[in-house]
Amino acid sequence: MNATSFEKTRLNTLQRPSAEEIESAVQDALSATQCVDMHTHLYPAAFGKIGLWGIDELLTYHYLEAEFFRHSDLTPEKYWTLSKRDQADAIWKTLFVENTPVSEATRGVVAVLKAFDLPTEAPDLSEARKFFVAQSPEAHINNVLRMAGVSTVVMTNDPLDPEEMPVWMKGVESDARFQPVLRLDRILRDWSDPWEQLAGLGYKVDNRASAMCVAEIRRFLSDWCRRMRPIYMAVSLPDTFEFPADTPQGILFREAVLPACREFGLPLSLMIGVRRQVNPRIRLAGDAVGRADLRSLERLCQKYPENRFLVSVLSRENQHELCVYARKFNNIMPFGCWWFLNNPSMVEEITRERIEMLGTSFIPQHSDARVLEQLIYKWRNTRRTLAPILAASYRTLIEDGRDVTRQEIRRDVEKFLRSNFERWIGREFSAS
Ligand code: RAT
Ligand code: ZN
Repeated sequence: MNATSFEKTRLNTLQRPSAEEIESAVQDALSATQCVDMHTHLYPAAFGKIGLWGIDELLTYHYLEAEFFRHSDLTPEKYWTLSKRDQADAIWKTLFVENTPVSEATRGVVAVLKAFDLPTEAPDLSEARKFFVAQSPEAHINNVLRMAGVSTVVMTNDPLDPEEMPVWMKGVESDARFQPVLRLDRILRDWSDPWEQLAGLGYKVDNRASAMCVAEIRRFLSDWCRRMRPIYMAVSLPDTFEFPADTPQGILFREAVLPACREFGLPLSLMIGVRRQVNPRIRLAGDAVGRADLRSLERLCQKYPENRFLVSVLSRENQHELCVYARKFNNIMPFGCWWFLNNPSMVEEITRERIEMLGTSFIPQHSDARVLEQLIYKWRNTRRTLAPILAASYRTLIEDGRDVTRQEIRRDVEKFLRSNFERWIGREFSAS
């Protein structure tokens, strides 16, 4: 063998990991790739107190509140009278001291504490509080993004939220790491509520979705697209979502939202399957899940091939159908394992199924983080769950007769963690 062909063979072996080396090659790619987190409820420091961070917020996350009420005798009514600090103390004592924190959401808090070298078995939160109080929001955000391996987080921005609207109206300075999304839940879900608010803002709307009202909602959406520069529009929908529907919401969806998305070249994110407030006593923790009839999605994609949809379904039973629809309509981009599905067992099942049916053409996960530091554990968990799934796919491929190179692994991981989303919205974000 001459020197050049020897070098080629050596390079080839280096580039094509053996079946045994695959998992570590996948892990390397996952840890080297900065994520674009395409759906969160996080905000930059300039948004002030609507951006949640710190130990008391981590502990009063509604995923933990739901678990707290299972273990505690405290009634929700009594719990809501407590200060945030007292609520956090009660949750710490109940879920972390008196019980072993083995659930996904409780383990998450443990992982965050550990990441900051804080005690994970302390009887109280004093040391953790001391640490978080000492952080400056700006530096802390930089630190958390770095620790989480996330370059860009996509926000959820509701222009009708009384706390958020003034932030936008006063012209908040944009931060490229936090990308805006125009959230339409108030308009599309609870139409009885916002029409008076919109009328108060000078839009000539009514509660019947008349032609004038449709035009005015389009004006509202245009105004907010110009003000906010969102990268997509989004709505969460119940399991009973129907398309087409001749309700005021159905008319606004069809005649105002879909055309506005087309006009501004924005995808629409549909998060389908939430049953809001089945137990209002526990507030944000009181939402549940229901299986949706995805024929509505079928009709939507058939009728509007020029609209692009990011789609996440909350019910486990809808996952397979979503994959099938994504094979029929290339204007669907399935994304994430949302909310009650964001547990390793569910993520594993759903991701394997998606790879088998869609190859690399989907977005495996978003964090849905509500509290900044959750990025650390949610993305760590996602990387940990994805590694063996991807490795198993490559090993099967090798067994079937096709090697994969490290470059290909890096390309696939890059697609999953950032570029499938970037391509869908037609924007590239800086990864540094
Ligand atoms: O996962 C969650 O935190 C839910 O409460 C919802 O916010 C959901 O993600 C949504 O965006 O509607
Ligand atoms: Zn969300």
